Amino acid sequence: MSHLRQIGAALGAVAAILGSVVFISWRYFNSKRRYSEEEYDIIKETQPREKKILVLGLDGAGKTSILNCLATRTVKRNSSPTQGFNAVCIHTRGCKLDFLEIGGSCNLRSYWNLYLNKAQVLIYVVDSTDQERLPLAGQELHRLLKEDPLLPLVLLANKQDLDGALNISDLHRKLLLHDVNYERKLFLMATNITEDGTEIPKSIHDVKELITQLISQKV
Ligand code: G3D
Ligand code: MG
Repeated sequence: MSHLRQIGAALGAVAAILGSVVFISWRYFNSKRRYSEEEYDIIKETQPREKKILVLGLDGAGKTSILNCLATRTVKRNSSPTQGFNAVCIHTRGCKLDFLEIGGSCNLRSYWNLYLNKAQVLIYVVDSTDQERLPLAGQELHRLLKEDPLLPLVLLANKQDLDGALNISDLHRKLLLHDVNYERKLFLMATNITEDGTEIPKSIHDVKELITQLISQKV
């Protein structure tokens, strides 16, 4: 009788061990599931691709206002200067666009370079009416461009609604854009964030379209 009890206990122990092995293997294979190449391609296609866009320019050029407009699709001019960093995320056509604005005041400009190598596109905003600081805006821009000779550049000539705004060709000349190397993708666009309605201005639509195309390397 004690013999039978011993066999019963041994069988119970074996069943418990087998149960644990099955449970652990199930957890292991489910958590480390290997995907076939096709499954992997589908997952890659459906996951949003993350792209980083750095938004720089002197303080007061209109960076935050442009980002607000891109993100909310309504015109809402910014009313307080960016004290440091401002991150905005936009989802568009399977892409996650992470915009990072760094403030343009003198003390923050030293941080600009640190973020350049993480970006896929650089947006540089200038106040087209600020003729006094245009040489400084140009110097800071060229300093950045030296750091990365190929990073695509979208230069926004903002505040085109105001009297005295320089036009695109004057800005091209004054910012010495003919010195930019030919291998770099460079786009100069006129923008304005006017408060005459809630509609997003056409120029901002065009900026968004251009960024999307640049990110997917269609231009
Ligand atoms: P920044 O982020 O580059 O520092 P902001 O610039 O977006 O904070 O804008 C600075 C000021 O310029 C704000 O005015 C903002 O409303 C105004 N602004 C931005 N874009 C335009 C534009 O296209 N046209 C006009 N007329 N003004 C613009 P305040 O008065 O808040 O300083
Ligand atoms: Mg700002």
